[in-house]
Amino acid sequence: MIDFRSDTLTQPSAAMRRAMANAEVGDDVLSEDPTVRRLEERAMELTSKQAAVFVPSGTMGNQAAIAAHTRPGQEIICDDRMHIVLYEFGMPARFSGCLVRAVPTPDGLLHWDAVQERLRGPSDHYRGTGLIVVENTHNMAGGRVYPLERLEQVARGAQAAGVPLHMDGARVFNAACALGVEVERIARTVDSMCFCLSKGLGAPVGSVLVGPSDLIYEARFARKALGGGMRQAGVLAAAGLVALDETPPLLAEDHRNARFLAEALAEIPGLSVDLDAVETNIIFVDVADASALRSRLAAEGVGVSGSESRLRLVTHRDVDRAQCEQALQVVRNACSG
Ligand code: TLP
Repeated sequence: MIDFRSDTLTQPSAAMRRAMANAEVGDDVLSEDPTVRRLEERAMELTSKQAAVFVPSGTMGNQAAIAAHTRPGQEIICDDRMHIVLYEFGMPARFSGCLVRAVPTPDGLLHWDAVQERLRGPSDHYRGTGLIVVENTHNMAGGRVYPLERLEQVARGAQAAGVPLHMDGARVFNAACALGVEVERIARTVDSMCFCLSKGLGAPVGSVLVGPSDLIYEARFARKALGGGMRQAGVLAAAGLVALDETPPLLAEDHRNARFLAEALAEIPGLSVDLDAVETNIIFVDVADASALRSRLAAEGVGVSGSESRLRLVTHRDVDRAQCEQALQVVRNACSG
């Protein structure tokens, strides 16, 4: 299978497996796992944040951050196609008691003016805005990257309004690669950020939430309440540490492969690709009968994900250029009859 369904599908590398086998471990619920601590320290260094907490998933990192930043009854402003809105099971409401006020955007990127219109309170009648959240890269907008000035504008506004800013940075290493900056440069703009080790970075499990010490202190309670208190989690953190060393330099190749695929797919009659949106490792393809094409491709050994009228292809370290070319031939054949 040449698998473009997601960058979550990467297999741990040989170095990750070795590190996992040899990891020094302890009980992380008691903060006694030395490898988890090393990973958290590395995350702090990479982002210049005061504290970090290792969590099993991006979803948990986001939800722990939301719980730690907010009080029940507060509102969260974000765009309407974010992972926390579409794919986290209403958890801002269920776990944190917050209402999401989602802003429609053409490209997944918030503009400060739109945020400002929705900011409010507190007053006698409502609790007001508790948090602003951005997603970078933006998955459902096709892996789009926040230009730094745009992000800084939101950050300045949020700071002036006294509202914290969280980033779902599941793919922030892809964003940094596309912008040609260090992750720290992006992290600097937000109060907290969750990034995933198990997407483009290729580790088998885990994400890290970073932010100020008092926030991470609270987030640790939320992690435990969500069932994310892990014991000898160093076996997972060990792979994450290798991922942080090994994979960031490889992301540019994933981006080149995505561009190569996108341009070739755009030439195939019946498929439509917004090439301007392809900035990192995600490609959306509009097609009349996406489910039929998806099944046909799967039968021919090419995995893609998607909905009724859209396919999503994600490049990652386990697909190389030759496999992209091979997959393209399969798509061409499938579309020609
Ligand atoms: N994204 C997955 C699916 O859930 C859609 C994927 O295949 O892309 N934030 C962003 C921006 C994400 O894309 C994802 C996962 C998450 C958070 C959640 O991460 P996990 O799966 O670790 O909970």
